[in-house]
Amino acid sequence: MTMPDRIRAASAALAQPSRFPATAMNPAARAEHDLMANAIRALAMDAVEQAKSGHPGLPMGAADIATVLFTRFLKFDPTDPEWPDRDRFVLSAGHGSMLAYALLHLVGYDAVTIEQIKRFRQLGSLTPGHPEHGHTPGIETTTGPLGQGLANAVGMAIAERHLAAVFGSEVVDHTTYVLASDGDLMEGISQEAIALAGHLKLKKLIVLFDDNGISIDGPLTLADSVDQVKRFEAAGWAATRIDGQDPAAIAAALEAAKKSERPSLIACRTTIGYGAPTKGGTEKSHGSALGAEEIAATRAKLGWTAPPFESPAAVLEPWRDAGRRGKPARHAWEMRLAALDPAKRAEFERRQGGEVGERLASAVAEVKQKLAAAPKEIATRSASEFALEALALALPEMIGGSADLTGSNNTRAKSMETLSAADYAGRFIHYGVREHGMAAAMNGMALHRGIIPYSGTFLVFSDYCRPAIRLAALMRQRVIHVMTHDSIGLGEDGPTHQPVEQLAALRAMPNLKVFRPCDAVETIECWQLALATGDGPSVLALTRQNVPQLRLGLDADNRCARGAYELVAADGGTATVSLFASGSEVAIAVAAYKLLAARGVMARVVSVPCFELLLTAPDREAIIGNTEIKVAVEAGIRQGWDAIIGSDGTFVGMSGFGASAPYKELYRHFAITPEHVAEAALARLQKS
Ligand SMILES: Cc1ncc(C[n+]2csc(CCOP(=O)(O)OP(=O)(O)O)c2C)c(N)n1
Repeated sequence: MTMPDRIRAASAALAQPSRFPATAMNPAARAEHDLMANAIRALAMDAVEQAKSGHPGLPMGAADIATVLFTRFLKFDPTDPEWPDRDRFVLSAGHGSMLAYALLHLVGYDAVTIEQIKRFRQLGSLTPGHPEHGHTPGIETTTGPLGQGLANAVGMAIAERHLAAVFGSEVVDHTTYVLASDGDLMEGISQEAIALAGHLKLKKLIVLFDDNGISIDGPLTLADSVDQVKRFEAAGWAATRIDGQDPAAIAAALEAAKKSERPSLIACRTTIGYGAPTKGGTEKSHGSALGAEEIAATRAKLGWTAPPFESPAAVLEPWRDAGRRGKPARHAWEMRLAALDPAKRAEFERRQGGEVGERLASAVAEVKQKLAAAPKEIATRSASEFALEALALALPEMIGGSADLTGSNNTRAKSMETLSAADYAGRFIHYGVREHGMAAAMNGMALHRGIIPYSGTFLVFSDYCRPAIRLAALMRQRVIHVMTHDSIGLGEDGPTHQPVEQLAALRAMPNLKVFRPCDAVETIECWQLALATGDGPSVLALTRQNVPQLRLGLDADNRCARGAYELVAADGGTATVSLFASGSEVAIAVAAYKLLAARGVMARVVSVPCFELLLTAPDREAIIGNTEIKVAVEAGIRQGWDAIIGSDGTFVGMSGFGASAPYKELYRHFAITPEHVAEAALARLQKS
């Protein structure tokens, strides 16, 4: 296809009637708007050109949308990027990062200087290739993997509705805006996200779709013919289509969206690389520098005469004014917060700060006392439920949920009502069968602040959540995934449902803590550690099958805190064998210890609930010990265990997929038994 054909094909696909037809605007206002939007376009072109890498097309095409949003709608104050009641702006199409950086610079975020824009995509700059939360002030979430930002925004909008219901609209009343691209909407996660948002009637969520009909391979018609307006409408959204280069139409659509009782989609028809005479409207402007010649021609076409990286005062001033717009609203909000009942205000501030301290400690102590008084032989998923009953009462910021496995994951505490469109004050979310959307929405809730999200699914489906967990880890957000049915121990459901490589895969992820407690006491300890980890996500891998309580008596210390500990010491001498295990296999190791003792072999058992904590513990070598023979037992693959047992250690576990059978039979079939563990140790002893 020739280039104009492509543009025609893309436009034809977009040709649908709009409720907001092109509108006449006062010529002076229009000229000012154009100048301001062109400032974004110029910065995007110049920064990408300087870096010789980046994506100019989206910022240039979406500049009109962003200008209207930031100058007339978005509630924010660059002098306080963390203001809790600010509107959230999520650039879901993270490749268009220069749009965000240009905006932050123009509205006056101090840190985002023109020098930083000049250092776009360079080491240590505040303007990395894709927007990174926690790195650049004003960036609400890390985006780049398409679809994630949109799903994060759903979580932010849930958080807003919930906190508004709990604390009142005087202190919580903001809108979450998203700029999403074709790629965002093609990703499967977007379906999960929009379905959930529509179901929950998140009316303060507004998605601006940069409907440019172009992706990397060329016109969207190559790969997609979805009518996004109809799709969103089918999911319960208010959806409309506008000319995304017309500021009056953009403003009118935003006004209408703000009044909607449903979440809103505004499909904004734009031209990618708007203004670039030969590359605009084509994939050539998507992801590479335009080149000096095209940039010169674009400047001429847009009437932009300023040198590279310069925004003349005539354009910078109105932008800085736009940045100052929000300050009175923030001051008024501070007054309203100050006028709140002191206890309510203190609680609001505690939740915003993410402080769990004393409340967590006393809930944990209470659970431990109960377990010491009446030990429980239960599945760790049930132990988790037992722990949650106390934790949920102590920490009202915990919002639970499950991807349609509530009864199996045991994630609902009795005190939790369902969070629904009818009752946003509820604390339990039925996410539906949407693991990926759930995990990404949880990230949004954590990013919003004021909430500690946790949820449930089967461990094997961690793969369905993985891209979102990875972003939680990258952003260091406190989200907690309860993942039950953590091994062949789930039994009859068979190999499709039996995780084998998931523990190793999750342990490979930086900043993520994977906990696999062995009994009810370790379960509450692992919950404590997950909740106290303010700077990263956690996975709790829990059993379906019952396990004995191995930790008896009252132990005030959190023994899981260093990742592993000697659960059973060698009886009256020096151990020659160390048996390491996690979760349900710890009881197997303890039984093997007894078999070895009967054969006169002195062993010790080390419970390993968390690799990440062990491998970073200063005394890890002492915990691991230096017995000649080291054996690890886990009903998963070996990968990762060599860091503990050495490459010459013995591993008893899985080396392939599981099978469908009652679980006790499976443990025998795969030789994960006390007898086999003892034999493996004895065989090594004979060799040595
Ligand atoms: C999950 C994921 N897959 C692939 C990519 C690589 N990628 C970046 S942008 C893009 C598509 C570009 O099309 P569109 O979303 O319409 O953006 P535009 O061309 O309008 O800038 C792709 C495939 C990605 N960032 N994330």
